[in-house]
Amino acid sequence: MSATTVVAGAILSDDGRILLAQRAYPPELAGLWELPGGKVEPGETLADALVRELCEELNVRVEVGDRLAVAVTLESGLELIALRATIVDGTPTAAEHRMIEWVDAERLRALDQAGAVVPNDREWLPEILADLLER
Ligand code: 9L3
Ligand code: MG
Repeated sequence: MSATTVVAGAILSDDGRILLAQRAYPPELAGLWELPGGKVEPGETLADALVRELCEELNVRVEVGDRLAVAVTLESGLELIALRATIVDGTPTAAEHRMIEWVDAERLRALDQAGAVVPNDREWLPEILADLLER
């Protein structure tokens, strides 16, 4: 994996919620909600990078699961991949985001309809909604 890959975590709870994080930067994305994560560093696997990023951003330790089928290419050329993840230690806090929120399917749809989801992350919503509704 190179530094042109970004990995994001779809952190699902047993009760049908997903953890969303509200970006604080850059200005054009500030205030929008995303799956937390960041750039894969040289030598890291996707899973390594996600574990590191979610530790830095949320102060939790996660176990990484399978990836969402859709991969997104950003305008900047970055490739964005999402992996399912489960928290195995810690309570999430917004260390780098404005805030975080566990959202159910209804709230996720409402945020999306309000234009409050980071545009690239919207491509994952059908898969995430299907996951949430079967829990
Ligand atoms: N990005 C988009 N959606 C996401 C994540 C984690 C990241 N769910 C985009 C925003 C930035 C770039 O990827 O342009 C790098 O992300 P970060 O390191 O600023 O989180
Ligand atoms: Mg990040």
